[in-house]
Amino acid sequence: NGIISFSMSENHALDHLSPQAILSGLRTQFIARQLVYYPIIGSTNTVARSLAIEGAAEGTMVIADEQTMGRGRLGRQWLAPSGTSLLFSIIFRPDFEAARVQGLTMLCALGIRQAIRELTGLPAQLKWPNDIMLHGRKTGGILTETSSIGQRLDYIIVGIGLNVNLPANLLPVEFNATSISQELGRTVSRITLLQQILLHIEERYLALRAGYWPVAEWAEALETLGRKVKLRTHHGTWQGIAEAVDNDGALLVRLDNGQIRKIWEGDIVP
Ligand code: BT5
Repeated sequence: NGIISFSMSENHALDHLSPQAILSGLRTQFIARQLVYYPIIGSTNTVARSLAIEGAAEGTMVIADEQTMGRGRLGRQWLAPSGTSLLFSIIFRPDFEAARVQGLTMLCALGIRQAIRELTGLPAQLKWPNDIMLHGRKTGGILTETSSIGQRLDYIIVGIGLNVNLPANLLPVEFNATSISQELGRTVSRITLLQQILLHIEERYLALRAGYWPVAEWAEALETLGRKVKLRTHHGTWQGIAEAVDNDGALLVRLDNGQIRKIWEGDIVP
């Protein structure tokens, strides 16, 4: 975890985001085949939502080098200095019930984890419900937003923020954040990483359409299970052992009084 010398210049040519650079060498069938790039934008999720409403095709991707209003869940902020991160949103139109939406978040998280592992060898893990972790620190997050018609989903926007070439000290210390370059000791090509992430997300999404459900693989990749956790939710704060996840991704926590509590949404806090 030493201090890395931060020189973007060596890598800059490789790392310059543009639609041409992203498409050249991209091996997906439909994810990011339609794509919009912004040097700077409010939030890629907001743009993706407008495009989805206008009828954009499944797989359409919005990507930016910088966001002025990057969002996490519950109105929280996502911070990312310009050019250091991957900040993108993908439109999905899966034919399943709104209750199953966490499956999309799961398979995207698994695709990100696999790509990081393959390209860097770093032991990326996941933290319930939507964090990408390196050595116990947050390296990425996923913001999934949906629109449904009745019980069926109309579209899902999966927004991904990933700290790639970023000295961790540029982020507030209370985030307990890190980045790929921070853990690896060198920068990596955001384009190569992105292409690999998109490919692995697409593979799993195609599998999902053919009947695969990612929960077993996701549970394996969660650093959360088996641990003592403190959970903050809308309904209060709970403490216990994170025992398992159910089929739709809810966390099953054994409280100190022995009772099992099912938690759909919330945060694991220190
Ligand atoms: C998330 O929310 O982790 C989802 C973040 C999704 C961001 C992407 S970027 C592209 C797309 N467009 C958007 O506008 N959003 C998506 P949550 O679990 O609520 O975590 C938010 C919390 O993470 C913040 O309150 C901070 O504590 C912390 N945080 C903010 N920026 C961070 C960073 N760069 N690295 C690590 N932690 C960060």
